[in-house]
Amino acid sequence: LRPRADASGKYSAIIEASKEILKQNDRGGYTIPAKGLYPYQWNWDSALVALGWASLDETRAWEELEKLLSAQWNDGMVPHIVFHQPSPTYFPGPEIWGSVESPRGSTGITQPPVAAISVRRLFESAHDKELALKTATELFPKLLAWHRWFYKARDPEGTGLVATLHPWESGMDNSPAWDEALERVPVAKLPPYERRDLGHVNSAMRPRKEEYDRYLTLVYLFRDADYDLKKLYNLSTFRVTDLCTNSILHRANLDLQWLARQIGRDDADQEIATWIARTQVAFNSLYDPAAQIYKCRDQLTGQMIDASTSAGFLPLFARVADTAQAAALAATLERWLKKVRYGVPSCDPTDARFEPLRYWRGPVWAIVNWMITDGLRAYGYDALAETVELHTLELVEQHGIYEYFDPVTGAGAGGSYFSWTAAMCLAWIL
Ligand code: 2M8
Repeated sequence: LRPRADASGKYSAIIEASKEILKQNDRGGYTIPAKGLYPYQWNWDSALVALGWASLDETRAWEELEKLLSAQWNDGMVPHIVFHQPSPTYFPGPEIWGSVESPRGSTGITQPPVAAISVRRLFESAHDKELALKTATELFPKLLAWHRWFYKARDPEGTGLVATLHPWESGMDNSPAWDEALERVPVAKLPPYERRDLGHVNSAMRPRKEEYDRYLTLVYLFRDADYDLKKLYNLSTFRVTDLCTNSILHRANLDLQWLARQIGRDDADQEIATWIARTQVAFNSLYDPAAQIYKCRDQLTGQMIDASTSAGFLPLFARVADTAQAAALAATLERWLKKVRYGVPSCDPTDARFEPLRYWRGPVWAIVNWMITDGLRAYGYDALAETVELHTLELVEQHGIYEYFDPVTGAGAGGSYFSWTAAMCLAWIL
């Protein structure tokens, strides 16, 4: 990951605004993604936000990860939302997840495991080496247990690729990649519900009702099974191989292995190495040579999913692409960039399903761009990485620190004063 020093002072306004957003969204040891819209601690948001905190306050950055991992379940899972304090502004909250009566205080599903990646980055850039060693040593067993959980709960057949059982687990909730698999989920008779997201954001920028009905159907299904890891894998009516989760998990394993060696946990090396070796090979089954991009797979039909999304570039972040695959991905990305003013759109802009303002169906996301640029640089595509980075900083500079952006007009959309967008700016610029 390449730090960019802001020697010219060009980005000082973005830096100041980003720091201010993290402070405003700080709830004491954890950061909410955005006021009103997302009032709890979200898993991968927090891990990415820690990278922003690092430029402000190293102790606070470690705290963000400690707080997240303190919500780990006994079986190793780290939940997708932790409900630290009650809030009426988000649905579905603790009462729907059934966590009011349980001491867990969280949802019962997970999110892409970014945490180990952040721990390595904080460790490497730490000024306080003693604190870094102490905290990384404490967090290591929790990270290892979480990754173990992924293989046990989500890859019981040992394929090297883990399953995602809910679109919310992918983090790219209404990606066109989930359309067909989600449509096949039979909708249960749901108790009436009121969406709170539509009170904060225009409905044209959010998932549709058909999607929410199915998101909730799956939540009730999992809740009825008490989120039992042994049951959910076979029970779920939605089961996919998500590129985002698998790319991040693989990269997180590389970073966990690096950490194991730094902190003297060589005993864990072999186990992590086995995961790495298996996944490295398995990823080839997700590459579509005709489309020149990686694709997700529907595990219930066995079919590759016919949708090119920005997650298709994340194998670069994971370092699983070979040289020829990386060249093909760079060429695909260049083609996409010719179709829009700002990259990277979350869906192929020539696809009929591309919607420039609707959440994960078209908009540009700073966190995805950060991962893609990291991957591009690792494979030597520095100029292309620079383009994507500059597009993102220009979006933020001209439109504000939004949740996501219209790739055609640049307009900011979704939530405003958004934590992970701010954190990515800090991680890029400083
Ligand atoms: C979005 O997801 C939540 C559900 O988890 C929602 O829309 O209610 C996604 O963008 C997800 O990736 C993100 O972690 C979350 C908070 O920023 O918002």
